[in-house]
Amino acid sequence: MARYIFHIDLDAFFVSVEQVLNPELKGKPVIVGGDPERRGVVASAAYEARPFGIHAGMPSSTARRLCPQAIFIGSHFSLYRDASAKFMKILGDFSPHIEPLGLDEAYLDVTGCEEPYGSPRQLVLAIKDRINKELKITASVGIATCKVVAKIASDLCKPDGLLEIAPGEEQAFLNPLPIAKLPGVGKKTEQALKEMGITTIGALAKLPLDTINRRFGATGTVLHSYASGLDDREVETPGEAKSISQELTFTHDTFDRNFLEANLHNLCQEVCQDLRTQSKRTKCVAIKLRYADFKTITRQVTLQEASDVTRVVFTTAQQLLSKALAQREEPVRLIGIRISSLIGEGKQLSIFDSGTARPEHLDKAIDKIRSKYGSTAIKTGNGIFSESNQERL
Ligand code: TTP
Ligand code: MG
Repeated sequence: MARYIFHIDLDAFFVSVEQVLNPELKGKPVIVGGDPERRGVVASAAYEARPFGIHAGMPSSTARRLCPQAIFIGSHFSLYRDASAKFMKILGDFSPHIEPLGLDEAYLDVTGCEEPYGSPRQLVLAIKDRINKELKITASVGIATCKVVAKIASDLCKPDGLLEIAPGEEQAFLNPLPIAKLPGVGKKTEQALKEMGITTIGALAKLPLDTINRRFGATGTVLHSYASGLDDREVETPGEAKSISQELTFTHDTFDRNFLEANLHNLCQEVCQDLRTQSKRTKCVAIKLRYADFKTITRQVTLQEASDVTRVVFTTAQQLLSKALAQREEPVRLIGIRISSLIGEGKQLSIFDSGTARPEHLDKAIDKIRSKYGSTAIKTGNGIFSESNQERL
């Protein structure tokens, strides 16, 4: 299944924060940055100042020359930090997979989180709405199957935009864009590419990989993939172990649902044991299926409450498996489980926990025996069908 990745960037961030505090500045060519008299530079320019050619990094004196009516304001970083914290908290309410990139931008992996909203687009509208209501600032959002395309999309739809690049449309979207739009292409690379006759992202994608490698080395390989809309980087939440996963390839492809479930249960038991050993809980459960024709899909869901209970993870994975099996009737050659968005230590018992206390005790007892005598020492009811026909990768 295609991933849904958002790149979200607040519009004219420093300026917008200043305008919220002083509404008289709204709709005016405001510039936040250094003093034009003291060799300062522009940090953020209101969209009203941009038609004059003003952009971040430009000397403030130049900006004043280009737009004499511009209103210059000094920076107030603590205000921006507060607004940034609120912004990130809003995003965190929509998906646990959040990777902040700076004060005013972040990637969000919402694969599996969009269902209650109907579509990724509706989810974006809900996020934009909250940002608007709580921060009174507009945001621009790119939706795509990978980070690089999402980032380019959000940049192109500013301000207050939403641009969705459908799965499969990445290359057609990228082809006509100027090469400078590709993240990683700075002034020097742009110039070098121009000297090679490459001015668009599409032209870079068409260039043989050898040619680009000879000129730019490993960076060339990355740029070539990005230009081709290929980017498998994950959205990485800082400070969290990324994920725990296990998978099995069968010696014979299988249709047998009981057999698949039994194996899935064993895999869940193993990843959850690892999870408990690390004193962590998971917020996200994903399964992977590879079919006989090698087509590989993943299905992912976010748990309402983080858990380290095998039964919770297995029940969730089992539901994902049922859905996937209903959608594609092909023999399966590999099954895998992945838990991510791991939350560390300090488990809080909720008042609803009495029902799950017993499974936790059961898990602990099983973990103890398995770590002492090996993983085949004890199997619960769900796992006993899956002895033969499996090969661990
Ligand atoms: P950006 O998101 O690059 O810029 P922006 O939010 O002002 O405008 P846009 O609508 O195009 O996103 O950067 C976020 C903030 O970081 C910006 O408001 C000020 C600060 N910044 C600097 O201080 N110096 C710089 O050179 C840049 C690019 C940004
Ligand atoms: Mg911004």
